[in-house]
Amino acid sequence: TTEHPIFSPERPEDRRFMAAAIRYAMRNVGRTGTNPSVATLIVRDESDGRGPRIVGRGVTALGGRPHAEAGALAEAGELARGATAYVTLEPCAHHGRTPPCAEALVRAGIARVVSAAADPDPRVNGKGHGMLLAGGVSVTPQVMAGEAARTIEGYLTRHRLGRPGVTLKLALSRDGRIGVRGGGQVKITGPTSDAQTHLVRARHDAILVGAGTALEDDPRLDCRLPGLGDRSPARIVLDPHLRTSPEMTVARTARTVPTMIATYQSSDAGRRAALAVEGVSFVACVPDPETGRVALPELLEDLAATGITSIMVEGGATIAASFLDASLVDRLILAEGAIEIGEDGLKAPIDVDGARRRFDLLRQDVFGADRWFEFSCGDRL
Ligand code: AOF
Ligand code: ZN
Repeated sequence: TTEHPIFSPERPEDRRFMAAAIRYAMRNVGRTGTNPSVATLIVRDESDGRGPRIVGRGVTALGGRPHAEAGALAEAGELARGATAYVTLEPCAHHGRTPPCAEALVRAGIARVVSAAADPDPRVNGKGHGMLLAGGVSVTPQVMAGEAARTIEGYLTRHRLGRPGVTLKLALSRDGRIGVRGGGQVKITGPTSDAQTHLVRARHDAILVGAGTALEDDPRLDCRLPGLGDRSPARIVLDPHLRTSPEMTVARTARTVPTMIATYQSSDAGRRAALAVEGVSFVACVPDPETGRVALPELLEDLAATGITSIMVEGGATIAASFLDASLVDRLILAEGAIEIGEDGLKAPIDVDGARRRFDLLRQDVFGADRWFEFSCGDRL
């Protein structure tokens, strides 16, 4: 904690700059592979009465390298000497594909480092702060640690639990239905909610849907936002019996947006080959001996092993229920439209009142006629 004698105390401006760094880190969330998206701000106070100012900014580069500190130090140049660095994650201490950021901060003459989240990576975990202290830099750790941890949830979940972080998103009508039985696609939410959904997609490594949804809707599952077109996450179709055909959109566009099908080893080899020709890849899944449904913990473990740190689950009802029943949902998003579907509608596996009782409400918004809720489903980290 900050009261520890080797660490220096928090200053009044620290939270303001850390909040700015955390917002900046959001920029590359979902695009840094197995690395967390981290931001660094380098701040100087020239004592000219204008107060502290930012002289360098950096965010972890696409794919995960270079690290945030490198960019911020490059931008600050000589102005880094004597300055304070705000980092959303403890700076690294290891010689990986880049030299240790803690060492770079020392060498640049940074006087003080304010850090937010701790890094569970055993190569870092405390060693980054140790390297800074040994280099004569004062360190103030854990400033807004909880807020920063939220920007690296996928990374933390993969590290600690060996599976990706899971966000479940459901669009439901005001009477708690997600569609009409056998009635195809029903438009439940409006354009603002839909844009938000695309933004949330962009912040995940992969989107997962069931084969039923894929067959019924033939969705694109990409991220269609102006200027964010290159941010589409990978697509995963949970399709144990391999019903996905090579003519479907997710298969036909697999060379543009990576598409993975989770299927039983026993599924049709000819169809598998035809899908592979389109560029689809496969991940094996197994049935849970008790329920007969796909064993989700094993599947998530295998997906984490391929480098996926976060997944957005987007349908349908059975899959949503399976993730909820298995307590594999970290974040729940409910987008509630203004329409009523009525008794014939498919009941959502969870509605707003149910979620309020079970989970912690993180955020609530009104988007046009829709209401948008985000819940945190228990603190597993
Ligand atoms: C930082 N700044 O911006 C990030 C860090 O494979 P490597 O060598 O890139 O190291 C990956 C580890 O680096 C990762 O597990 C995490 O501990 C840290 N990420 N560290 O100083 C950054 N993204
Ligand atoms: Zn680093």
